[in-house]
Amino acid sequence: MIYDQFYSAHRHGRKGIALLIDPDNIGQNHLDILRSNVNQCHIDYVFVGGSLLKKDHLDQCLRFTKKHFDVPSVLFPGDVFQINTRADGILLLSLISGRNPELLIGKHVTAAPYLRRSNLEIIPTGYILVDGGRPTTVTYMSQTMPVPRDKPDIASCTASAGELLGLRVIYLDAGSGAQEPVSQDMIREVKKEIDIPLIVGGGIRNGDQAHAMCEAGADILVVGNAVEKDPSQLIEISTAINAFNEINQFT
Ligand code: 1GP
Repeated sequence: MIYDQFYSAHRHGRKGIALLIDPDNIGQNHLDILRSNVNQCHIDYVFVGGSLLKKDHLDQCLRFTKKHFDVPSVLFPGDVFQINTRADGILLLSLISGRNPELLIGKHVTAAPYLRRSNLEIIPTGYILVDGGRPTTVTYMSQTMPVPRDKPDIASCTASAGELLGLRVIYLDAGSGAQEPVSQDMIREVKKEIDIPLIVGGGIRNGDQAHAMCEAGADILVVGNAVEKDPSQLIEISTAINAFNEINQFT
């Protein structure tokens, strides 16, 4: 089960890495290049989805990830339209940093009957959008105000409320292509408040940043944009996470 893997990362301190694929931004050539990079390093999950999809490539993308990547394919949906039963699981996101009722519970009502009928593993996820230095697509599409990056208390209280409400994972996200990733200080504060897995993403560009985020307490790191621009970055970031795990004797 995917959640068991998340939980084990959290419990035992073995950090994980998820490669985020936005089906709109990836052509067949790019997928092939990605595949060769994935084969040279270790990843734990593929997340698939985007805040706004213009092309009808989700199904094709999932066929590819299921066939070529030997790790769970997990939907990271920007909308109900992005539910696809080819995936292994779905992050059922509630945007708890925002006050947009549609993204807190509304879309979920529409999705519930489809999710019930599917074999997807459902992972109830408290999604916290953090200001990453410039507005990202998700900021506009969600019509919500991100948590200011210098307000770790707001993030930690929000995460804590999410856990108390029964959500099973917290995802701190500065948004795809963020100028600045979530700060170590914020990760540390959130980590102190919760006892469920912590996913962190948005604007991670190199191994040093990944290492610092692991040190601060992230359990799973998500990388997308940097790898879209330069697939070899996946090897650098994955190597940094593995090195962290080795130093801490969790591999
Ligand atoms: C975005 O957390 C993900 O929602 C990943 O962000 O694309 O900037 O790596 P990047």
